[in-house]
Amino acid sequence: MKEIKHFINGDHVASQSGRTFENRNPVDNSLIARVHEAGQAEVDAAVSAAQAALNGPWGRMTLKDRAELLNRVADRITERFDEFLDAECKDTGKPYAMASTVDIPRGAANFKAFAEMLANEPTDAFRMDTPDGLGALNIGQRRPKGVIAVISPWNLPLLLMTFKVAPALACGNTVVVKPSEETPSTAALLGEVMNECGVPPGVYNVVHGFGPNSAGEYLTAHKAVNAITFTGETRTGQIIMQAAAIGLRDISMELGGKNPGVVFADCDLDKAIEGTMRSAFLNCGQVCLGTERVYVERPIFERFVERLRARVAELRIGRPQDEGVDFGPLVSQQHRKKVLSYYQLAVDEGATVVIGGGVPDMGDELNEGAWIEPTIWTGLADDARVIREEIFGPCCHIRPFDTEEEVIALANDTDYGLAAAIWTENSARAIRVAEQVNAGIVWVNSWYLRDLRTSFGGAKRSGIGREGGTYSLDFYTELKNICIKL
Ligand code: NAD
Ligand code: 6OD
Repeated sequence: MKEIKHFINGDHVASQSGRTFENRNPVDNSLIARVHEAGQAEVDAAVSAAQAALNGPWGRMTLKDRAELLNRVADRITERFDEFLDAECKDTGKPYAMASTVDIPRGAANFKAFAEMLANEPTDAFRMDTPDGLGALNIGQRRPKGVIAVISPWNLPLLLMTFKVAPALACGNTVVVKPSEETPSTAALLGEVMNECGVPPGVYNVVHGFGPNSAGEYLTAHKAVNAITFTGETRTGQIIMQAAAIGLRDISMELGGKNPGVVFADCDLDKAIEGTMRSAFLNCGQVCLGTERVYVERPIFERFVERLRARVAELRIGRPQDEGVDFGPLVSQQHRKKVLSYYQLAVDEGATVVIGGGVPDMGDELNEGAWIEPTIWTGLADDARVIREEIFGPCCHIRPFDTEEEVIALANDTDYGLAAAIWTENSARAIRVAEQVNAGIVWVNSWYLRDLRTSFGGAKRSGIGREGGTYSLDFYTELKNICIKL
């Protein structure tokens, strides 16, 4: 049986307590590995290693050398692409077709992008011209914050973890990562890659385990952690903020969403259907940016619902590695239970089920897996829980609207503010609506197009702060001004 240990100070380390937990494949519920669960001792060791590395060769390394190392890490992920792909698909059940085009390439790209961004970041320099300081030179410097705790989720494990690890390391910090208990494998593989590339021991550490009374809680409470970056549920974010308040540690929070898709009658309908398909059903609907509320202008409402239904009926459900498969299981039985409870709730709240709503029969070999039907509803009231709460599954509700003003109000009628997608061929309207939707990211005639130099994050309960581009550099560095009177 495969064993996954912690990665501390460049070594694969077992838990002192001997405690392990199971890592299962959601395709058929088979056991992939036994994973060591970190207690306080392993978290202490990982944080100490990260602190020590700041004072070692890593702390003295030039920006150019650091960037070169991170580029090497990116190249090595690409060289070991198939191992990362296999590990990610086993942990999550996602189709190889998705992980090979989204998750793994972005894992490598994150390292390249942030190494380059930091290398090209200008330095502030101001010469004073006031009588008191005439000629004094101010030099702005970015200094690493220190030890960064990275707490990441299971839906895009390598992509989301490296979206934090890469800029943190590029800025000269060291990290202790706590990957999701559902998806420990690619964080573990990345440890091997760090050693192969010559990243000094202690720079990248991984502790495995759960949240409360486990690795997550011990890490976020640790006094020697200087900042915490978290991606996950809004509820968990609130708990982690409380932990961060002790010792006044900085936080970055990328949280949940209940994202609207707005389809105007003047859209290119083919594009709107394909875009909504992707935004609602990619990764079995387990994308924080995904569309769970679709608003369609009344003249095309019936046509849109029928065409989306027909496309959902064509989704090819199956094993991740099988040719042509574009829809896998949910990440776990536990998550399926949650999503199915919303499927039942939708019916109880009066929804019309356009398609799906249950569990597919996958045959004897796969029926133990976390399979679920992609689902579309219509007919729910705007205050239904299914409309207001994040489900994080392959489902969406479609509602008609009549005016631009009405749909902007509907789109904003939510506690969340992560993302939105607008479908229209009228560019003036696109800009007008995009400016009024309260979300961190608004896509027009597209969805999940990412330029890594842009800001990423959410409004309202979808997060605090921004990462991406220079915004990541701002979070992962402490700015210092040195004023020299010449
Ligand atoms: P989660 O909040 O349950 O878990 C995320 C991580 O936090 C895991 O590693 C978990 O072990 C850890 N954790 C849980 N409780 C903790 C505690 N008390 N202290 C410290 N760590 C703790 O989220 P999830 O179910 O893994 O992911 C799905 C959620 O993440 C959805 O809500 C989704 O919208 C959100 N998400 C947001 C973004 C974004 O960028 N905004 C991206 C992906 C996912
Ligand atoms: O692409 C990214 O950088 C990013 N943070 C994506 C988040 C997806 C949420 O599931």
